Amino acid sequence: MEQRKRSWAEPYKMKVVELIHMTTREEREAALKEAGYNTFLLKSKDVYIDLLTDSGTSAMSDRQWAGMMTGDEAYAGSENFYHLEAAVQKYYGYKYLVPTHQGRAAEHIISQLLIKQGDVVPGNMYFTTTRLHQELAGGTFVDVIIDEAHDPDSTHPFKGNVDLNKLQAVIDKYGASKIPYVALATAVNMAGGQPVSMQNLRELRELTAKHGIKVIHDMTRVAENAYFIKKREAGYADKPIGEIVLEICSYTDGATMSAKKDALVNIGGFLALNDWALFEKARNMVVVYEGLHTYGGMAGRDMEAVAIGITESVEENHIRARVEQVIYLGEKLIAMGVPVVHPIGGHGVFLNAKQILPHLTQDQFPAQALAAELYLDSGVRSMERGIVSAGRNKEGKNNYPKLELVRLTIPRRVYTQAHMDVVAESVQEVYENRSKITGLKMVYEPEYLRFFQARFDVL
Ligand code: P61
Repeated sequence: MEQRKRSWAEPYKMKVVELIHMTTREEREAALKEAGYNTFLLKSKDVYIDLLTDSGTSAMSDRQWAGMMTGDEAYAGSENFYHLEAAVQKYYGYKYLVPTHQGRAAEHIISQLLIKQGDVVPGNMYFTTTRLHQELAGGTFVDVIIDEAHDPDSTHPFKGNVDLNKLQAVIDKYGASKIPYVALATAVNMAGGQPVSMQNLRELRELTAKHGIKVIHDMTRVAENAYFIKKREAGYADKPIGEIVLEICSYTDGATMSAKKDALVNIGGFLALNDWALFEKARNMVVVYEGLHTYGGMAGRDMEAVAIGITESVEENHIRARVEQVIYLGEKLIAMGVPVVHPIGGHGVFLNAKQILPHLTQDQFPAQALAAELYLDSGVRSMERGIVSAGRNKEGKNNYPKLELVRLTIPRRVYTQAHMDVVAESVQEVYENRSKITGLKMVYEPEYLRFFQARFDVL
């Protein structure tokens, strides 16, 4: 007999709500123009449903808010630091903790400590801040993700996997001494929130160990990755998410974390390490750039919220509802015929702007134009993840990524299924009128991470 479907539901109820308001199309036209057609430059008050990012935008639980009241704001040795340290050791298995104000600060420290001028850093697809810190430290990022990750239509279940042949080729070409570490992200953001399999992690560990190369884990969305392993990889269906997370971390030597995602807080991050000598250097460096090594740029209360958020992030009902809500939106869009990245990832649905707007060249910024149009239609804010985000290479030429996407990123525990329906209907409307969408030109380009502050105008 076929098993009856049992639906997921949010494993919480609402206690406090934040009112949001809708704008008129005229108001949005004015706001978008003022923002230089860049959704990063919109004022949040002009946004109806904010799917710009899942970073720092999650709703904290009453337990986290209660924890905030126990903030020990001592300059040194805050009690909350020790709670956070214990949570990192227990849930992730890393030995030593260096707190930072957010993820990129941890990336800065590890990059400066490990990368020398002329080094190469293989990684499973670039992330904007991660690659920039590698470059600022004198390194060059080399993409070693499997080819399927660059194909939006491939339904490979683990598109975040490292291609071990590509990695071997990098080792053969440059030699292990030029490779300070492999930058391994779980739930690969730029690929569409695509997971890495445990099998791949095991093989990666084996290969890197053979050559004495470290693996530094970008664990920003590790729980989401673990959920996909549980759902898709043989042998994991009955394992608790917490155990899967621990096993993932066990194949790596250290991690950078933006706690603003998985860990359900509005601000925070850390670097976690297993090697004492490296930890000592990092702990010494954090006092230069972030703050004392027992707060690293966070208030005591923030560290408490992260410690509690980590425990909540591996709860089965939480992670199921979180990822399935994203999949709900994705499947709705697929049913409407909208081209998206397959399979639907863990933190957002990625619209395939290249396919939606074939009449625009990549130099006309199709994803940027599509994100602008979606905002105009309904006040839904999304993010460009294409040529603007990819930036320029060392010779100053534009990178042309294969993926030209608009990310609809779902904050955790914030929006309901009804919000997802409204978003899907707006995307459908924009999709149906896609032939009328025109391209953009960039009229202001900042030096670093241009997508944040660049300005555009209609062609
Ligand atoms: C995001 F448009 N992500 O996805 P920090 N690693 C990974 C991240 O996703 C990440 C960081 C490191 C953001 C915020 C953001 O191009 C952008 O705590 C996998 O933000 O410093 C952040 O962590 C950095 C948005 C960052 C962007 C860079 O929305």
